[in-house]
Amino acid sequence: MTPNKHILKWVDEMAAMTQPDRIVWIDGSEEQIDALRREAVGTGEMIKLNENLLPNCYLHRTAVNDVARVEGRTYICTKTKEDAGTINNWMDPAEMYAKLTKLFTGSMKGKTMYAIPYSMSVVGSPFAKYGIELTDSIYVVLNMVIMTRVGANVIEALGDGDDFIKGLHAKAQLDEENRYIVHFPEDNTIWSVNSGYGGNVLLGKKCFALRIASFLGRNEGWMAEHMLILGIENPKGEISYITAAFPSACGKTNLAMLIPPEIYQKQGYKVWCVGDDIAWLRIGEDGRLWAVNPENGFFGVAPGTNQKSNPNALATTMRDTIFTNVVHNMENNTVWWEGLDKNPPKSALNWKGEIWDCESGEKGAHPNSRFTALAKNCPCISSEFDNPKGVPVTAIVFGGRRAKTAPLVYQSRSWNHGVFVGSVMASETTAAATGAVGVVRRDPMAMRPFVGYDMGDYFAHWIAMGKKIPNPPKIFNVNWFRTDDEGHFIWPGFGDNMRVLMWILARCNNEVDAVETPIGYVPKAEDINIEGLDIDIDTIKGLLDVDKALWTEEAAGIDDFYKSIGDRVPKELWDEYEILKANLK
Ligand code: GTP
Ligand code: SPV
Ligand code: MN
Repeated sequence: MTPNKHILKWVDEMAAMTQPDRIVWIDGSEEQIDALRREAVGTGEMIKLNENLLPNCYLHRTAVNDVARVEGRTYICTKTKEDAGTINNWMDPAEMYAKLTKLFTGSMKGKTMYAIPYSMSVVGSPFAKYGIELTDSIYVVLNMVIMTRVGANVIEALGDGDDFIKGLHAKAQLDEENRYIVHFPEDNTIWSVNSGYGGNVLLGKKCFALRIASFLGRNEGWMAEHMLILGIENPKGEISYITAAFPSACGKTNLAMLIPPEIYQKQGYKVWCVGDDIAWLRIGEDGRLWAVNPENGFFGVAPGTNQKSNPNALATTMRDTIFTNVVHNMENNTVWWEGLDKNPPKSALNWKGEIWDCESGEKGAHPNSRFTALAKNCPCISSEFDNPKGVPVTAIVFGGRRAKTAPLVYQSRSWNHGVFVGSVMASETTAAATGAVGVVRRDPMAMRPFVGYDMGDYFAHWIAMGKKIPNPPKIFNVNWFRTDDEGHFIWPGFGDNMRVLMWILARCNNEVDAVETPIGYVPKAEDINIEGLDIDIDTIKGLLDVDKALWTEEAAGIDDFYKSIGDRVPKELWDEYEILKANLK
């Protein structure tokens, strides 16, 4: 496959350790991929779904103990503990290599090792970064082919260089006690063992495009962020781009593909999806910040996806899709999940493959069940999706799940204040990672699980970028998840979130006033368009309310949080904290 000595030497070493029976290079050709699909169906690793209703679609079930990212077993192994920071798990690289070598040794005996050359973002573009993932899993190969740009042209682009991320993955025994997702940023290396699930094993995604890339971006002057990218086209045909960082399972895919409410559709507004999970951001020649989506597909949350909430996502999954841990509808060999429709199949298997009675009260699909689907199959995919230059960013939006404190939307006073707002973000935990669900925790920039170095240095990088961007995006915060006393969401959300994005763009274009509060600028209630909604202006006033008592409590936690990160939190952010406290007095 390649004469590149660096690649050959590394693959030889990894093969000597894992001892596969054979090595197969993935060239990305349809023939090869189709043969792998057939092989996976033959062994039961994948189930071929109804070709008429879901052409080229497959169902896969992971082990029951292996259904989400494992933050407790995810490590950043830099030479010094200080460089990994206080939030990341750390171990000395030599010690970790030794520990994992034991787990990898002989792990591929009797198996095939697949070598997947892939590119994050368009091959040859200024943003592009290359990786090779070695894996013993066909499921990983077939997902990587959707999620990244896989093929021989990556090897060509590498030439005889060694500038690629070395990824090694083995399912081994899927042993939870020995599951490790480990990054060695200083060696451009990722080792993942004993898992077969999504973010743990599709090494181009969270491991490379966020953890390793954030480390590279800090050193090279760019940013890797957990952000969707969308474009709003106005009736004149002008498109403004917004990026938004929400924690896992907090609405990125949904916002990225939203269908405009009728009032905007009638005027001729359109929304285009550039990306739903990850943005790489660089300063353009015009002095603006430019974004690309380094991925090639979506690894989206299935439950809750339906014809009303996200018809574009649903349409995207109608062909060429791999479903993981959803319900198998045995009536017509299709799939189902909670929130798809009100007709759960009568004859069905749950995500574990057991006979499932939809009346039992037990969930059929795992809450973190997912679809892996091609971006190019999305009806609203942006014409700029493949543009190697990316798109210019007008606004950056942060947001999380907060039942009370955070208002529907507010704008920061400046870049540094915006960085402060992102840095103190908090959100309720979700099923996207193992552990308790619904617990409020700090999740700076939605990157808590994904920063490949010290969090204080990460904040400092944001501050430094602000100084370097001549014409930076404006920074906002949103919260779709405020609840009433009975725990119901007050804001309708989904497509109607566009009403908030329209205020954000109006602010960026200096078209609308705002009200100054201790935390930043909130809209005048009448400036959020509620035409066609079942909500009155008093409800909007309530959603925009900044409760001083709640915020005083919120602010009290910031001191501890920053101190827990350590002494690398930049002074600019401590200054913003003092301003917030003074404003709340
Ligand atoms: P990851 O892929 O884990 O990074 O998640 P994500 O941020 O892309 O989240 P996604 O869009 O898949 O949404 C996750 C869950 O939030 C789904 O169950 C959605 O139905 C729900 N959700 C998304 N947007 C909204 C909203 O505006 N309001 C409410 N109430 N729920 C929403
Ligand atoms: C997330 O958890 O933020 C995801 C899914 O996008 S995973 O790829 O598993 O990380
Ligand atoms: Mn995500």
